[in-house]
Amino acid sequence: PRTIRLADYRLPDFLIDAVDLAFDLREDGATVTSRLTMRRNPATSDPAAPLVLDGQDLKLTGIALDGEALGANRYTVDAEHLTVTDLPGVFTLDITTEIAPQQNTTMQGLYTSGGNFCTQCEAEGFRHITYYLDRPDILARYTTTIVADKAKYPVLLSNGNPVETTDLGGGRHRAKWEDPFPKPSYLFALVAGDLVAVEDSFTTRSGRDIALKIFTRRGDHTKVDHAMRALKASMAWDEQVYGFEYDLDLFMIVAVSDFNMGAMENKGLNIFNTALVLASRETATDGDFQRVESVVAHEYFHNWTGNRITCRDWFQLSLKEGLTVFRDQEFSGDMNSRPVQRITDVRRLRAIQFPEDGGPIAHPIRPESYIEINNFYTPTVYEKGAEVIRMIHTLIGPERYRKGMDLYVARHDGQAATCENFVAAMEDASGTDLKLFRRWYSQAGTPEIVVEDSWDDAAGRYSLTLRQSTGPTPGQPDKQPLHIPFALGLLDAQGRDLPVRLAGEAAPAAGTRVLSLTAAEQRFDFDGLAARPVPSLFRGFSAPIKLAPQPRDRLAFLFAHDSDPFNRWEAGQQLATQLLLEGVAARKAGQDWRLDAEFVAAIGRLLDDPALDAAFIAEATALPGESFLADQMRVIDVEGIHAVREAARLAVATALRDRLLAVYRANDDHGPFDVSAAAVGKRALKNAALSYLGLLRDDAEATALVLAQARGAQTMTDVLAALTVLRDRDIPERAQVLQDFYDRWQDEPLVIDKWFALQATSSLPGTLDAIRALTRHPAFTLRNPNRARALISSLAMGNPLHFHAADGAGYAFLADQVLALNAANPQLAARILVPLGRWQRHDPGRQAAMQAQLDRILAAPDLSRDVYEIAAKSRA
Ligand code: HT7
Ligand code: ZN
Repeated sequence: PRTIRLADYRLPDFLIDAVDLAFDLREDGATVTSRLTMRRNPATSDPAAPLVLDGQDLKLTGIALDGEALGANRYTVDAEHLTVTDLPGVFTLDITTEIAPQQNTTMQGLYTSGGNFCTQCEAEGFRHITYYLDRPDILARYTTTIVADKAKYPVLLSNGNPVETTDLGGGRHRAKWEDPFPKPSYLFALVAGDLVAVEDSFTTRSGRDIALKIFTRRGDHTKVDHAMRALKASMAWDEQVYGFEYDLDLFMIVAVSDFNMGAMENKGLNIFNTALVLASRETATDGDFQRVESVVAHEYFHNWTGNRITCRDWFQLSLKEGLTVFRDQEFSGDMNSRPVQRITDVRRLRAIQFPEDGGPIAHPIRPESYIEINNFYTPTVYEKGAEVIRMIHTLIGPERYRKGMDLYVARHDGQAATCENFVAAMEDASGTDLKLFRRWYSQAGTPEIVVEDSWDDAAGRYSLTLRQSTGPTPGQPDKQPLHIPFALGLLDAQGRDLPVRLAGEAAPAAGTRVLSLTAAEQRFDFDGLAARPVPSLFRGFSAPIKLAPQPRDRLAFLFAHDSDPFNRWEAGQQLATQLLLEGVAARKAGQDWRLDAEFVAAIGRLLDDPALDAAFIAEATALPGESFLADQMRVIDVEGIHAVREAARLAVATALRDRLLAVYRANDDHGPFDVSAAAVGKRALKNAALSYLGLLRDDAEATALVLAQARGAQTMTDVLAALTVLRDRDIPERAQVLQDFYDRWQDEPLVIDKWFALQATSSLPGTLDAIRALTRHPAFTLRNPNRARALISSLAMGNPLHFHAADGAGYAFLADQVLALNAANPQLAARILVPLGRWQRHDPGRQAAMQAQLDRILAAPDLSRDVYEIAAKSRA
């Protein structure tokens, strides 16, 4: 397969000013007629170039130039293009194609879901609808006419504003839509179906009324209140924080149950995976509610960062995605507990991006090449991309960041821009030199930082020496130093913040100070100190780095005292990591090991600290996860990590049993349901206590509590927390409780996804056999991405113990599923395959077993580009 390179970017030879699309939707297919109003690009280097349009899986049935049918000698068609020669400077091209949405299982282009028509055009889906210059730097005005059966498809939607609906007689009707904003083809959308709308409105700061509509299948409309609230909150937040006002008169969201990703920001017509728009107390957890809120915000925020200013090419994807993730994270921080939001975001980065950055598919946030662009919607482009924007925000401060955004919009509104354009705007508006900072865009890998300190008592001077290095990644053996924001606090012996005064400066106020680390090694001297301070390093996770282990007494002190909540949590996690890894080493050496009693006592003190937020306590008292621990080991000890972590959890539960029970009761709120930060925090803390108590196998009271909550709780958060305990308990009640849950929720697909995921993440022996059996369950299908992910990715990403079973059975199972999906849904197949590529830090037996499955995949006939790229890079 061909590799596409950033270095090969060329301006388009032609421009498209207007696109008039007409869709005739039928049960046996669809006819698409497209009129393209085009001209040669005055900036092209080849004024005689032929027109090469992209198109795949299309049947061309008509082509006319300026109204005249085109002779066969003027054009050629191959599997991926329609080429037209001898074109004038300005012209219209009429193209008719036949497509088969009902047969389209790839979920790219026009396809059907639950009997309704919908589209997914990012990144290159539009070429599956009609021949087009399917690249993001071609911006055109669209009109869309849809004709369909009126009874089957009463709702006909596209981008922009509705201009006309007509009953055509004979049971058919027509709707016409017009989008006044020029847009790239990846933002095109069409929906036709039997849907119901929940309607609301939003008045913008300039006084315009915007109609808001959320469309779902009948019955699901009762679950969109939260999404609608989130939408209105996002609209208000974007006006207040960024000055961005919505531009059309109508904003629509459509929920579809077959969708490869979370949601899509099509202009004026967002299309959402049902999992990210529907939420009710009975069917969704608090985590689901928060994800709905953040994804609704994310897609809405794209209207400015992505749609009004789009990407010049797909290598610039992080321009819209990293920036928009940063924006949605900040929005969620304002809507919920800010420290817990940061903890959640960093956990996610470490869980999914750090392993990617240290593995075979590591790439910079602006990649330099790809085979299949769908493979580059990655945690690096999204989550690390957001950290890069956050670092700019941290370095220049919120006011100058806002000036930078204003300048970026003033310069590039209505254009297809680059990451370089964004950084230049930030640099120009802030007056800060970001030359070195730009390396974050081109260099892959997670920097590692070692810090040494020293104290000069006579001079009252404290010094920190920082060393940064980034390991080799594929194609980048040698790394350069990065510009790293270093947020620092210095604490006195009582845990109070001291002024962070660089030698020679006047005293600043006490608190966090942001310094710049720009060299491979750099020393910072701090004056005006009466005694050696305790440093709180990289507060708020001011950069996506790995910090070398710090002394335990320092971590214990920060865990008890740091005024920066993120670093307080972090100190506990780092301390626990050191202790648990010591346990893993001891187990391997056949030695006894017990969790440090002082650490258990520190958790006990946190549990009922009235000064702390409940949600924060829940986070701070949880031990680091198995995957995080694995990521800290040179050679991963799969069983050792699981055994030691479970032993440590049991030690906490045993020692703190009565306090945990008291915390459980104090936070067991039976008042009216809401998803305020306070209510969510109480449920999180109650269920954190339950997850410890549930480990006490011989404790009848604890077990009864778990069973009662599993059977009788009123919220999905509570039910699932109890089921998660039972998932790992081999007790007679387990099977019945799971069956009852299935019976109750069998008509709610999103809840049944949870049922599959729950069983796929069990630590009990025989889990892989249970998963194999579940693939034969009548409710299981690989064709629905949510269902496939619920069973398969939950095993591969959420159950290290069984996925990495020493006999390699987990790997073989995953490879089977990848091959089964390869043809039908290559994008999904490639995504679920990724964990098989993480063999580098496993023992030789597991390495060989993982490689054997990659070889098996690579040897399969008719491998899709998507699967080939991930498998080949993973095997290299
Ligand atoms: N911008 C959207 C990306 C997306 C996507 C990409 C490839 C194939 C299917 C897809 N569905 C959505 C989502 C977002 O980041 O907002
Ligand atoms: Zn996005």
